[in-house]
Amino acid sequence: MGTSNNDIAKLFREIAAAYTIKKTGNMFEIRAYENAADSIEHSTSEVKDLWEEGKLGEVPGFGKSIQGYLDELLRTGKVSHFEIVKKGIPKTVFELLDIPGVGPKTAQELVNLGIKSLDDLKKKIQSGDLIKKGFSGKIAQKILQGMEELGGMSGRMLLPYASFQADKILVYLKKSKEVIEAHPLGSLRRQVATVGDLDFSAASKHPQKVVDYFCKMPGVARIVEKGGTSATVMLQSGLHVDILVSRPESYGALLQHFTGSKSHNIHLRTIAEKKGLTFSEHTPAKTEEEFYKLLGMQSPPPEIREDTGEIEAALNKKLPDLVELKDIKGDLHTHSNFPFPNPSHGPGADSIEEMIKKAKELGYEFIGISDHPPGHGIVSKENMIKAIEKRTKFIQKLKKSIKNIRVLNGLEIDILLDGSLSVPDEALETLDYCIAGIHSGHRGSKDIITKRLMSALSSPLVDIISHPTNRLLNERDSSEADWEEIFKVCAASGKVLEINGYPNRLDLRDDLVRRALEYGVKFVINTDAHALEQMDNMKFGVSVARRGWVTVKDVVNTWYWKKFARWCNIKI
Ligand code: DGT
Ligand code: CA
Ligand code: CA
Repeated sequence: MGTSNNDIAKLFREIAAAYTIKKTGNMFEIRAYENAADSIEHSTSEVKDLWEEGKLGEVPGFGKSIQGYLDELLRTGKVSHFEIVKKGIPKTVFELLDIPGVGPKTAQELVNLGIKSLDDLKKKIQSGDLIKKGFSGKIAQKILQGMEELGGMSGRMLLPYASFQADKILVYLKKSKEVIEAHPLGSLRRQVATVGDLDFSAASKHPQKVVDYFCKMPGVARIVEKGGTSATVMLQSGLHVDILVSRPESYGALLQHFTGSKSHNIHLRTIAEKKGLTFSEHTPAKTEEEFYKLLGMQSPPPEIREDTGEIEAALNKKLPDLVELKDIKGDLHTHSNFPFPNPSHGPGADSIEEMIKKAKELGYEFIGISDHPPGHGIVSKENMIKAIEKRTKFIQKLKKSIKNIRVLNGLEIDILLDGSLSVPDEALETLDYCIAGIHSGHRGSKDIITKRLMSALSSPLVDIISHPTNRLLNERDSSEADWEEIFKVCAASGKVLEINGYPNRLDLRDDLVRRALEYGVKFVINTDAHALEQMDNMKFGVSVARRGWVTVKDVVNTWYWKKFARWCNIKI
């Protein structure tokens, strides 16, 4: 079987279902599998990578026995205990579990009634055959809706898309005079790279009125659930949106509860129990700070509420002071429409002058223009050097007329398949800085990718490695590499890893950022903008950095100019 996070999470859900159907497992065991599946679905690392690095124990929700089964699965491709648990249950039962709203018992009942597949189920509901056999008409209707949703699902949303949708909903909520405060919560507030559904909270003296107002929002296709203080709706886009409403006296508790993560909340509950306290989203606490204070702790920034040490840090009053968007003093990865002959990759849409103007509007102290150079192997070495010289002259001339911002002359060059650089040193020496990145052969072996990155890092002319893992969210997994070795070299040489804020990259990933930090690696947060408006994506890069526990001192483009220039070897 496959070993992607999705495959493994699905397998765990099947085991929990098998125990339920056979009535052989106890509640505790069943929950353990469901929690493990939850944890995998929300993980930003691949379980397989963690296993290879001996770090399964660090995943919240993975007890000793789960770790043992994963080890067997990843070594041998199967788990013999799971085969025994699943024995005797028809395959169709597990297929039916994919339908939202169908649990193990219903799936088994459907199979007992002769259902052979998802298609067969749809036909037999529509023809009325199933109901004739005594199946509930009401449940059959719900299943049909569930099947429609299943067809419309396309994975998790990218963070910027989720933020954009949430902003619109927030504007709507705040228009109601019944709403005192409203916030987007859940994975969006934690700024996870991908978001499953949207969660909102609202404070109101009349929760029912707010719930009614929420359900009447434009774009609602269906009300999935509605009560006195909460509701779930599905929008025409297929997006699910939850809301919880509380009275202002307990709004802090609601914010805390609905922000999650689930593992953070579970751990928090054990701390409360040890102190003899019980709490819920109804605990009287007007603000989150007040809520955490009840437990004798600081309020951790939402981005790090993943139960990876933030609770201990908050209890010891040692939370890190995370980097913020306002700390960023410049963007070093931007692409202009400068007309290089045969550029190695697509150029940007706007001129260098326009990019500089936009950087000023963003309040930056410096802006680096890092176009893709002419294509290696397409343009001769001589012409490559000439073309880069021409651009350098152009930028130097331009600088004379530019005030109030420093313009840096850079390039984003390729790390070729053999690890060499796509631009000769003679040309690189004329630049203010150089970014190197892998733009081909991403699927190379761990060994090859590591060697390519190490080779680029060994050049004294390379300052930054762009989008180090080369993942594309919902499209391409991270390349594998010996990150520990790379982190060591970066820390020793002062070369920095980029945290790329491009919406489907968000690369270096948050979990690797955190690990790199342990080695003393420094970062640069960039947008990789290919158009003016993409320069606004800096905030998503900052979110990744925050999720990786990064502080101002770790980010070169927050440093004051002298320190930055010294790092970058720019003469001032
Ligand atoms: P998502 O939507 O998959 O990107 O991830 P979240 O973290 O937004 O998860 P969601 O929407 O299921 O739930 C929102 C928050 O509610 C979650 O982060 C923690 C909180 N919560 C508290 N207790 C529970 C629980 O028993 N189950 C779930 N699912 N959430 C809980
Ligand atoms: Ca959510
Ligand atoms: Ca939710």
